[in-house]
Amino acid sequence: MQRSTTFRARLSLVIILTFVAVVWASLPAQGADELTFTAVEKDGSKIWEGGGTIDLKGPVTLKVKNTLTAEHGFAIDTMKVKDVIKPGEEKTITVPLEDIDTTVPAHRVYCQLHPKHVAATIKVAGR
Ligand SMILES: [Cu+2]
Repeated sequence: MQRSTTFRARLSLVIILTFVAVVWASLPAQGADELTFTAVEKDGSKIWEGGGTIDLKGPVTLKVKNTLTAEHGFAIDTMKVKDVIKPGEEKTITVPLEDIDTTVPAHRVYCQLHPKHVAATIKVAGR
């Protein structure tokens, strides 16, 4: 008797965990925006490569990587982001929805350290 109760308890636990895993795996599709930006050099110009579209339904995750040999700035005025990425550094920056200016159709992603460093753009869906 005791054995079968334990077995049933374990089986329910496995079923519950499987259900939780399936639900959790489908969650990122709903409004969790993740964008990638990489500082690269092309034809002698430093560029913030990357971008994409966000839907303003939740926080935005920015995966930022500097592949160059000098520090580069990473700034988005309309998202209250201003950071410095060291050579070879990879950083994940999460911007809460309340820090995002929802009135603009696009966000400029630029380097505040070098005026000539080419900027990238984050577009807003439906604008
Ligand atoms: Cu730069």
